[in-house]
Amino acid sequence: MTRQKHDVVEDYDGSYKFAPITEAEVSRAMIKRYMTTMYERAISDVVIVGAGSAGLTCAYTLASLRPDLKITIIEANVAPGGGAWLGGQLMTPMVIRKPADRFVRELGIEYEDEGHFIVIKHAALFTSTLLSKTLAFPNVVLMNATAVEDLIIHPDAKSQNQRVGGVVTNWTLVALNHDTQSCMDPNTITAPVIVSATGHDGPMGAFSAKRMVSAGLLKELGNMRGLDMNRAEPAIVNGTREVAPGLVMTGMELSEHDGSNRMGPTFGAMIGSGIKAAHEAIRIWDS
Ligand code: AHZ
Repeated sequence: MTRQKHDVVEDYDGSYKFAPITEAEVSRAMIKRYMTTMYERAISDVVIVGAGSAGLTCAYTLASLRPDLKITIIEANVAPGGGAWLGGQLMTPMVIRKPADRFVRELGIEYEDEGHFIVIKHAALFTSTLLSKTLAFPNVVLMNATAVEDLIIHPDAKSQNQRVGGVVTNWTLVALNHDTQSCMDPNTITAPVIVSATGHDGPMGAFSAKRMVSAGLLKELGNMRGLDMNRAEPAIVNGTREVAPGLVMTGMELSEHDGSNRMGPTFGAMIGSGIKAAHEAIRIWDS
């Protein structure tokens, strides 16, 4: 590998020097940008809840089709990517069934073709590429370490039917401590379209599906069924839709909403569902 001019070996002979900085400059550099982002994104065009494979695919597709939309991703974890840092169990290769390989080619990721499916050598190659390409879009903002802890639901101006019109957020460490601390009020982000991609049930998962039940927007949870790759993947992609006015659901959260099967370690459905969710978001935005 050829060395770049700015990385010359001579710098490392003990004379390496940094440009000067003050601690306050560092704080202000972060605060100014982050708080300006919070201020601007308090009104977003589309909020995507959850930066797993489905949420990130949705964000990438939406950003590439609609550079005019302010897309805000809220991720509870410090590390975005959800379960897509590994293929399955603790093994690294990632299996993707065709025709979702089209998206992998669009991202420019190398893979091995196994006929009906492809294999990427490491799931982290897929997730890091998708994440970096998504974040490179100027209209995409990611707020991680931030949990969505409620939905904004109000009557639609025209129909008076209940409509999801935003999310209620808090730092994840605060959201996890509501039982141990006195009331720590959250913040809000309004948007005409919310895409929920919070995965199947877990400490935080299936968030919107569960909230829909307690808010009276859904009678009961379907609850995710047992593993069946052949039934699960088409059910998730074809079932990706606006599940309540203003709320699109994608990825494995849908299995809890609809009572469909899980597919285990095959990721084609997360890609297909994320792409479909982006188109649903555009349809709602344009209507
Ligand atoms: O941290 C969660 C994860 O990164 C995030 N999340 C969950 N609740 C949240 C909340 N606020 C903000 N209240 C929240 N973020 O959502 C992300 C979900 O990613 P995931 O990878 O768990 O879900 P996915 O639907 O994108 O991908 C599922 C992948 C699976 S699971 C599965 C099986 O079990 O059979 N098979 C596949 C392919």
